Order: sequence, then C-alpha cells, then structure tokens
Amino acid sequence: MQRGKFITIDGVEGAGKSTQIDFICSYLAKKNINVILTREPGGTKLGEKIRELLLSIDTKLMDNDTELLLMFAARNEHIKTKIIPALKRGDWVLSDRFTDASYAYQGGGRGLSIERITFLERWVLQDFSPDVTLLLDVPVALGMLRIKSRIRKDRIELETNDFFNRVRDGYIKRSKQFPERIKLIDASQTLKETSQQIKVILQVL
Ligand code: T5A
Repeated sequence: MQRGKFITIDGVEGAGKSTQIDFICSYLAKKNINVILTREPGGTKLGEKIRELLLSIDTKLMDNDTELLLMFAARNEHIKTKIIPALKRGDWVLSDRFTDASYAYQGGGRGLSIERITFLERWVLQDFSPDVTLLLDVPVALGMLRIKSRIRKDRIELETNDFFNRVRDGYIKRSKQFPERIKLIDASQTLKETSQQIKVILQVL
C-alpha cells in the first residue's frame, strides 16, 4: 500500500484557507483521491475540546506558554490517532493549519522562543512533516477586511494588526527556510487566480 500525501494549508486570518480547501477537495476528488479533511487546533475529539479552550474568549488571559503547549498537545493526538493512520491506509490528508502556525502565531505573534517551539516539534513530530504546505499570503489589512463582517470573533482574531503583521512575517520566514516544502501563494489575487496557483502545485505532487 502506497502511503498517502500530507498537505497542509496555512496563512493569516482571512487569507482564504476555507475557500481554497473546497477547491482542493473537489480537485482531488476528480482525480479519485480519497482525502481526509482535518484542522488544527482540533481534528480529533480531544483536540476539538482543546480548540474550544484555545479560541474561547472566556480564556482571554491565557499564558503564552500554556497556549503553545495546548497547541502541541492537540497536535500530538491529531498526528498519532488520525493523520498517520490515514496516511498508512493510503488516504491523503489535508489539514487546515499545522505546525507552521505555531511558529508564526506563538513564535512571531507572541514572541515565544523559536528554540522552544523546535524542541516541542521534535518531541511530537520527530521526523514527520507535511509533503507540501500551501502558504496563502495576503497583506494583513486585506485579510482583516475580508473577515470584517464576522459578528463573533475568537480569542486570537481579537488580536491587533501589529500581532498579525508579526504572524505574517513569521510565515514568510518559514517559507524562506523551507522553500522546497512551503509554497508561497499570492492570496491577494481573485479566488480563481489563487486556485490556479494551487492547481499548478497539486499537479506535480
Ligand atoms: N493557531 C492555530 C495558532 O495560534 N497556533 C497554531 O499552532 C494553530 C494550529 C485557528 C486559530 O488558531 C491559531 C490561528 C487561528 O487564529 P482557524 O480555524 O484556522 O483558527 O481560523 P482562521 O484563521 O480564523 O480562518 P478563517 O476562516 O478566518 O480564514 P480563512 O479560512 O483563511 O478565510 P476564508 O476562506 O473563510 O475567507 C474569508 C472571507 O474572504 C473571502 C471569502 O469568501 C470569505 O468571505 N475570500 C476572498 N475574497 C476575495 N478574493 C479572494 N481571493 C478571497 N479568498 C477568500
């Protein structure tokens, strides 16, 4: 049985991940590829409970280290009980966000030490990594404009534009560090143009 491919999609708020996920799923379905759609934080029963804690505005004053550890606790469960078993079955897995988000949000946004994040990454992932990461890049102001009409914002969405600019810088830094895996996509283009950039990447996977 051939191992499935692991694709992750990431980016700042309002970059258009959810919208492009629909495109990717239908593209892969046309190729008769069975894809499991999942997300982080979350993706498992336990992980979804951790997601609630992480995103609820009731936990506004969460310590930054607690936030990082909860992200990795959910990720550990996600990888071991869902992602790796699916890949071993030969299914493809598409995750809405993954470890790069911890580097961008907790590293870039919160200013936590990159060494500490790398330590957790090695502990939880060992040598496991996505086959490809689609990084949807959009100026923060445009992303915010796209989600402006949302009535209820989660704990992280309530952060400042300065925070999200640091997150964006964190993602760009990651893409320069891992240019083979992380594909930078200009998501400020129209939906169709953005999908076209993604299609070109999927065609050679
Ligand atoms: N987090 C996560 C961490 O801090 N650390 C971690 O390790 C991890 C894994 C999770 C939160 O957790 C944080 C990051 C996040 O803050 P989430 O569920 O991923 O949250 O949710 P969001 O990032 O908030 O995702 P959004 O749903 O807000 O953004 P999307 O999915 O990028 O945007 P989408 O597709 O809903 O699009 C937003 C709007 O823009 C329009 C769409 O139609 C929609 O209305 N749009 C476009 N309009 C014009 N042109 C385009 N090209 C467009 N693309 C989308």
